[in-house]
Amino acid sequence: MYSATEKALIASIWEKVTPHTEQWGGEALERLFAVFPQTKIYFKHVDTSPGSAAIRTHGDKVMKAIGSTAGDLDNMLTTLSSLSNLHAYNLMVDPVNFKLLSHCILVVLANHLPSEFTPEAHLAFDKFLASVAAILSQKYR
Ligand code: ZNH
Repeated sequence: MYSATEKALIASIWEKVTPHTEQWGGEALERLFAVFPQTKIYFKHVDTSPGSAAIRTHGDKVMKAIGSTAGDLDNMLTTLSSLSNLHAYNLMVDPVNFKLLSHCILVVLANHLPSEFTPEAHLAFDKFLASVAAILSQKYR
């Protein structure tokens, strides 16, 4: 459950992300593959070298999926249900990887939004990304 303050923080951070989903999503994935290279095993068919166009395209999709639920936190389960199926039944991504990606996204946000990404916003966004991850990995169990 989210307080009104948390909802407002998440929505206002997301508003700042919207024009940059491809760039920032690409940066988050670039960090993921550089800092946690074991995550690259899921992307054998994708060019994961730094600066690759495929990383930006995929980063854009991931960020837009996060954005699809950022403004409507009470309906996250419904909004993310088909992605949850995809990750559970087709991709079978080990759930630990969601935490690694969330970490990289938080670093990218902190980097681009030094004044807006306060400790309170960080806390709210961390909680939000943890719920996205929980939903995308819940069908494994
Ligand atoms: Zn994921 C895919 C989202 C995490 C791996 N994804 C995907 C997509 C999306 C997403 C939107 C697309 C789909 C379609 O196309 O239909 N993810 C997401 C999100 C998250 C994630 C939101 C969190 C936050 N993933 C993840 C992780 C991993 C992954 C962690 C590992 C490491 N994904 C993946 C893969 C894929 C995907 C492998 C497929 C790709 C291709 O292209 O093939």
